[in-house]
Amino acid sequence: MSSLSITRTLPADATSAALRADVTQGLTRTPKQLPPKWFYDARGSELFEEITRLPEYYPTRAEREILLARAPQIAAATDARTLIELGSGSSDKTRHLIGALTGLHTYVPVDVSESALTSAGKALLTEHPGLTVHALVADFQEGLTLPGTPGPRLLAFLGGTIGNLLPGERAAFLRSVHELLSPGDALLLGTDLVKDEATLVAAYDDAQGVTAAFNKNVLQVINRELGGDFDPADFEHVAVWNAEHEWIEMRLRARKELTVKITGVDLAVSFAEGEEVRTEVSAKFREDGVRDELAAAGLELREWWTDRAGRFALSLAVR
Ligand code: AVJ
Repeated sequence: MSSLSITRTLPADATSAALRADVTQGLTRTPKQLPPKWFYDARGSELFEEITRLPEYYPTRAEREILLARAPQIAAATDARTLIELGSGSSDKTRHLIGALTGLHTYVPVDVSESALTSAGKALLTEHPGLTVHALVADFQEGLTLPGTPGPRLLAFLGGTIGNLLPGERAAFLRSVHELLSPGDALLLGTDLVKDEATLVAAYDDAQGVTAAFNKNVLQVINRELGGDFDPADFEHVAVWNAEHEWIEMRLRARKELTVKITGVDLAVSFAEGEEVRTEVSAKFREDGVRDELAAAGLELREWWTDRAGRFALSLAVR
């Protein structure tokens, strides 16, 4: 009755080609930067799961609170027969939603990690034996082709991950969501909200140093995948609030002048003492901004739900 299939839309070498390009471009420009997607190898995904349990990192708990409270309303408003989830990871929070969507026929988790998709898909099928799971190994920024599944469709992008896209990438992403949806389909979007600087910085610079280890993990990924000789101890974890753009920036700051060799891309990269690599932007939002960005992509904000403490929001928008 139930079924699990996995479609890989990334060529087997796409990941390494993209990593090579990102490292070459990002470390030869000024200021240096690396995209946050390279944090998530097996170790990085484990560290991220650990972050979600830290006392300082409220977004995961806040979003789960909203999902639990609003799942019946989401189900009633969307009537979804297909749930598509971008960046599904462990599909952990989605469980609540899947349980509430009584008419659900197909779940389409989309992630770059095939191992996460396989284990999450198997776990879900034990809990929901009638469900069809059609997993996609894909990078949602590279243009998605979805399987022909029954409508109405609900596309979920949770966790505040949209905040990791730069404004231009965000606009392009929302337009591509509009393209994927048909009239009557819906988008469920998780966004972290602007709040006091101390709370935000603590969420990205925790006392136990888990976020520091997560940030430095990108150096280990480069060492392993591209033959780099980064010593993570040469770098300091930095989290700063950028008030102009209303985003948190994570950076890695060289503790001394040094040169790193990355033989796989034939590169020697010099750092001045104190020089920084920006490794992540995590934008924080306000209701008006989210409404405007959705509208610019042809999507209409229908519901705006926050947790009781007002730290995080779930938006329900329709095409
Ligand atoms: C859940 C991927 C959006 O930006 O808050 C956590 C990643 N970075 N701590 C976020 C993250 C540092 C996270 N996302």
